Amino acid sequence: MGVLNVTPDSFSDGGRLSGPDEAIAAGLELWHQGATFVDVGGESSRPGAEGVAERDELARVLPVVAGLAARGVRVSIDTVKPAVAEAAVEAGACLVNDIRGLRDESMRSVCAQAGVPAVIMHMRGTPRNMQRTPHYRDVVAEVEAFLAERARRALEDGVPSVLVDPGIGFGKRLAHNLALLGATARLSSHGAPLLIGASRKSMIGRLAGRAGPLERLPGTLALNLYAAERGAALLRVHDVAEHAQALAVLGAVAAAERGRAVEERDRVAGARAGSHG
Ligand code: HH2
Repeated sequence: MGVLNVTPDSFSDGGRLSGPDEAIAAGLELWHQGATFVDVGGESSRPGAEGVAERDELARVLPVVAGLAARGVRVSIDTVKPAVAEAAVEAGACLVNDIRGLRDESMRSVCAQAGVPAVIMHMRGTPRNMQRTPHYRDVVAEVEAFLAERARRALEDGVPSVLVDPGIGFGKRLAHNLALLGATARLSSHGAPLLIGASRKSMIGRLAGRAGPLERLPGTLALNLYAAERGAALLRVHDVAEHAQALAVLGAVAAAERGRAVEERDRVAGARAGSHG
């Protein structure tokens, strides 16, 4: 999933694009680099961010969603506002990415009525206050239970399918983020595909000598390859070309490993059959 922020203030790429035409061109580039979805967002969720008025968010995202969808791009809409999700889906978005985890009943009904799947993300608090002393007794179990409950409720209300996301950096300290990433295999074992959004986030700066957001690609790749190996289905990233290359190489090596495992199994089975014949 390629990140396309049409905001002035996103934490790593705010203000990069000067208007809809430039945003559409950037989205097309992500698509041609191998993104499965281009995730269009018009409101930053960085820690401390103020909300954006619905009218302003609509004006930012709608021309971009419509322009990309008209060119055959699979667009997801990154919003917490039901009205924005609804208008974006009408303009051609085929996935709703809600960092509030479909908390609003009206968000669930937008997805259900339009028949579009949704991403349910875990967040403690709101972007404004989420990093004020987040505390968990068992972060993995708590996030797991939250995602299961929200997924159950969404499916009951008619949302056709959901992806789940532990919400890296949303109301979590470094140790919480690490515990959640370390539990990728567990979190992806419950049926709903797992999305990981760790791209360029501050945990990488914390782990790697305070590198700034634009210096965090190597750490992002390390986290995402780790997650992909352990079952993450979708990686939300700013650097699509680099991830496409890394995943192609990882996939080829993993396939070779599986091929060797099959050969070994056949060899053992053949030897057993021989000794019994
Ligand atoms: N992270 C961000 C935004 N949306 N959606 C999901 N499902 N998971 C995430 O981890 C996630 C997300 C924050 O990153 P970014 O869009 O780059 O920054 P900003 O919120 O400042 O625009």
